[in-house]
Amino acid sequence: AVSTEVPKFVDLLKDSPKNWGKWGPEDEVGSLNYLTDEEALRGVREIRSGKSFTLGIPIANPEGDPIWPGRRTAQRINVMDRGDYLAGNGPHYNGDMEYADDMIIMYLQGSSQYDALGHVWYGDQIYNGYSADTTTSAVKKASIFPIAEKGVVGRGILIDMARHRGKDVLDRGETFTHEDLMEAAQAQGVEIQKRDVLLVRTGWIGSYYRTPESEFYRDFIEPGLTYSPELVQWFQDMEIPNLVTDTIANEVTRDPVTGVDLPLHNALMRNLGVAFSEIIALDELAEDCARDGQWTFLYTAAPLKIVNGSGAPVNPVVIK
Ligand code: UVW
Repeated sequence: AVSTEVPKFVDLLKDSPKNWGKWGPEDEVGSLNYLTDEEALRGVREIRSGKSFTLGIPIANPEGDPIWPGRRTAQRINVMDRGDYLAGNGPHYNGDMEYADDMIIMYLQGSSQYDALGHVWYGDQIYNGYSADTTTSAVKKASIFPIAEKGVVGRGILIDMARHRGKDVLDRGETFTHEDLMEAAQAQGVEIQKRDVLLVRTGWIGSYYRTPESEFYRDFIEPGLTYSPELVQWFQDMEIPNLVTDTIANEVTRDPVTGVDLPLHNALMRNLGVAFSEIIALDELAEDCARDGQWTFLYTAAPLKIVNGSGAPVNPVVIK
């Protein structure tokens, strides 16, 4: 039943597991600690053909970029081009080389991205128990920088929930659980293993490019995983280092049972330290996996090393 009173996270997640302190009082990369050298080799062992895929979406696409409502899409600004030289303003270098320059203004969460573990919080603490005050003016603890320094390398597995449900794209607000993921995996003939980088396709980001924006953003609610204590415990038991989806926020926007918004950001990212990668392009990879039946691969990702960033753009590379 839908409760009428929406709980606060301090109450809802009171008994939810936490990995704070598990990797020491100074840890800032959380469950990515599970990705040891051995895990990288486990990913490498999945390489069969050498075929590679990049999973970043286009940035500053003149047609538009999918983005969390309230944020603005990336703006690419021309700083210097051929016109400057024709007007006699271009800088001169011996040999007469000319060049173009441009810059970009974007939200760090405004494209394919990794969230810093300090990106969200409730109460007055972020991941690992750091004070939420450390996010003032800049994310000074659990920023994206240590994650970017570490990089992400492991065995990736793609679960295609949309295909499993016989759809191109899941419906607005359509939910699924960890049990659904395991069922879909079984149907795909694969098993989600401990410490896998978990990629989940809903078809949602792909649908952005085929849907008028007024429709895509209408009553904005994405499809995705739903919160339950059992799901949180499953992530904990499976030691999932990284959740990667083709949605803007990796989970159903409003939990249909409790009414809270984005509970997995808190239960998984803040409390367990699970890395979140969002707005990831999975359609082409999924097509290929469905064709050859290989749903596991080497997953690699290096978000940009933005000092004190709350997140960073990324273009993950998968090798099958
Ligand atoms: C919000 O911060 C609201 O979402 P995300 O982590 O998906 O960017």
